[in-house]
Amino acid sequence: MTADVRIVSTGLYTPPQSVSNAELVEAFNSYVALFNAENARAIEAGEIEPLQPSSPDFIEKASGIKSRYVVDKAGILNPRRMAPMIEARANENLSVLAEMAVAAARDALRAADLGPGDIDGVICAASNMQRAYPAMAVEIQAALGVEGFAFDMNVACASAAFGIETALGLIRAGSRRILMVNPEICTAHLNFRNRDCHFIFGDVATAVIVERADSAARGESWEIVSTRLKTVFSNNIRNNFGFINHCERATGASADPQNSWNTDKLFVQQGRKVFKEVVPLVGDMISAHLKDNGVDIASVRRLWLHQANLSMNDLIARRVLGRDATREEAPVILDDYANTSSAGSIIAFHKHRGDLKIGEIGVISGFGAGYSAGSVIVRRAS
Ligand code: CO8
Repeated sequence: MTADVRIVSTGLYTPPQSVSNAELVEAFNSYVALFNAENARAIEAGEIEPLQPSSPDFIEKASGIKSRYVVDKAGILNPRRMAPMIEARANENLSVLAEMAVAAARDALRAADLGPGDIDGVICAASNMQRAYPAMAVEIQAALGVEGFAFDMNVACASAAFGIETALGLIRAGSRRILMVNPEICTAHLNFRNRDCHFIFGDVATAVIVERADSAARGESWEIVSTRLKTVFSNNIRNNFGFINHCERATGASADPQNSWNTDKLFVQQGRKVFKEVVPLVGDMISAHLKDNGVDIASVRRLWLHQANLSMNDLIARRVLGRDATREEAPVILDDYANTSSAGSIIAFHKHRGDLKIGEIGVISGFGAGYSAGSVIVRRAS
């Protein structure tokens, strides 16, 4: 007999600073003006193309994003820097990514009235870790005072869905309760000098506590009805930053002016292709997952989707429901938060689930680079 496994709480840490599209565009356009002025001769000679300005109207229309929370606003908005300023910390101090995860974890523990002694294991599931080792999860485990085990896993924006599936497996193998955290400082791997994507990401951390239903039945809980994971290789979203960079032979100055500041290993994507290929991949995955579990589409009350692009989510929801979804059925948080990678669908679940009644069903779905996608069908149990 398989154990009944439930999500018993979620937690959220939102950085205190927020950047509006207008503020971001003002900084970007100042950078463009500086760049074009400093390279006027080369531009005049036709050696390089002038950079084009960005626009708040384009950003909101193309993505649905209005603002984003960030760990450091001043560094991002400084046109001579355009990257968050994050001070290096001594090994004795908690890492910045761990600090955010611990705050989200404490929020989730408080919500479920649990303490560190109630947790058997910690999974840190995110799209970028602070370092290779020691694992972020082990640092977070130590900071919280959790005994047992901890490990990191990275499946880009789908990390949380893969993390929930992994927690489910650990519980079925004998663990009582697993804490899964998703700290994301997306602004540290975003090229704020790239007009095509400078507006896409924000920073946040989320946490989810998964437990065996018979271990404790208190307050709100969500039965994990079924999980499904899918990956299909694609070059359309890449982050090539890694330890091998250190050994790669320098190839000289790049012809791309955007590469003037070691930015060529940061996030890049073919946004249009991602859009076209990921919508059917995710829509069909969720539809088949629901069908295979005998869930009537009409009974699905909510889709807590990854928050990358508003039109993308509208199309996925339409593909699943067979009609346009209302904002209540497919809640949006990307207007405030932008794309927060693995955390996006969990923020939506955290903020927009309280009105579902016992027995009602929804789907948490994360998707992104890899390509990777995950679908978690949940039913409110208490
Ligand atoms: N301001 C004004 N104009 C602009 C701007 C700008 N900032 N940027 C582009 N334009 C122009 C273009 O030059 C183009 O002009 P033209 O038509 O003359 O060529 C025109 O606007 C249209 O450009 P696009 O075709 O690029 O615009 P889209 O309508 O496709 O919108 C989006 C761009 C918003 C990027 C859209 O394609 C999108 O959201 N796609 C899906 C992206 C997605 O879901 N990606 C997921 C990636 S995230 C992920 O998986 C996690 C990775 C790990 C995290 C990494 C953290 C850093």
